[in-house]
Amino acid sequence: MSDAPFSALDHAMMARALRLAERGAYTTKPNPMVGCVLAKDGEIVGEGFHQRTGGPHAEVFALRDAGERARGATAYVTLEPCSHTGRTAPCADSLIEAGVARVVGAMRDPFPQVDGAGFARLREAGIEVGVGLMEAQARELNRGFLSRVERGRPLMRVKLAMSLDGRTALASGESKWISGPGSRLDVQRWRARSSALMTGAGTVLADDPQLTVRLGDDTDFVPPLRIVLDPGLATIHRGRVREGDAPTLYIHAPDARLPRNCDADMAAAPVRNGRFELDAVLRLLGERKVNEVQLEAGATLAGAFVAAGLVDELLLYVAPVLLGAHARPLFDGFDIQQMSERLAMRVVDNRHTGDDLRLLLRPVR
Ligand code: AOF
Ligand code: ZN
Repeated sequence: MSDAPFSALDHAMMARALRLAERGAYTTKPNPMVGCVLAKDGEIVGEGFHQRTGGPHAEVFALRDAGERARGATAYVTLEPCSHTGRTAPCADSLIEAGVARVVGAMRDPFPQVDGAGFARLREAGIEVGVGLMEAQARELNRGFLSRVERGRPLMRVKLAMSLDGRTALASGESKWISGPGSRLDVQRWRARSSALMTGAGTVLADDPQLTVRLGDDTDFVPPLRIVLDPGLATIHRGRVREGDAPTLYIHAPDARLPRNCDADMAAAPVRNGRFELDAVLRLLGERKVNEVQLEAGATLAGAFVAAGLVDELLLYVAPVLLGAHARPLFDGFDIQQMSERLAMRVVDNRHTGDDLRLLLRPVR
């Protein structure tokens, strides 16, 4: 849908804007990551990225950086400049006022208050507008935000660590230290970019996870919401999942007995045959502006999300160990009879994390 052909220079500038946007990965939630580069005569005259919800948008930082040099420049933005007066003035107006000659956007912003109106306003002001440069990369960057705005539910990522023979725990339930320190640090980075970290009552009882972000340095991040799926609220008075600075939300069955004198955040979700309706759980989280959920739970809950067809990506650490035939499998409750029912996935990324392998997979739909 682009109006103008894009040059090699355009590509280089948008690539830079995308890299800038990524610097907000741990802090912009629930807002999208956005980067902006202002260039004139082949040179960058200003740049910026959105840092925090409530703070200035990327364009504002870039325009401040450029000052008078913005006049006649091209603005490269990874998301359509906004046209609404939200927490800040419309970026489209700011670009017009600054005298920018051309705007190249990677993609339209599906946010209902923008959704094409930003590009339209720029065009009406006589600015040359090009749309769609490196759109695939821009969509990849904000896949959580886009999932929430376009589908009304967060992106669902399931994180698991398994042995070479596809096992996640011994028959006793013991599962500590399957993956190594490199993988565990890597998990922290994925946690930091998540809007929420989800687990189940079973994991709270068995492993007592804290579900906080521990990056080991002073990198800034907005703490993800911790979510416990606990139909009967059996774990509400125990566990480290309520310790620390991050908020915690308990999702319970409609008929759960609510504890008295408890200040925990709780929400009811529908249950069928004793199990949560997981699509309703995700819709509830979408309403709460959760962009990206990372599930860190056992085989039962992970299997339930797979069986419900609600897994968008699988973050899988493969440790070079064998745990044997009696150890627990990756997913419970996901079973097929025929090869035609198999769940096919595509490896979108693979690398080493220390001695382990890390795979990022997405279902082939
Ligand atoms: C832009 N540039 O850098 C960002 C945009 O609450 P507000 O006022 O910050 O508005 C949030 C919405 O603005 C967000 O949902 C998204 O549609 C857009 N984000 N737009 O022009 C930016 N972060
Ligand atoms: Zn804006």
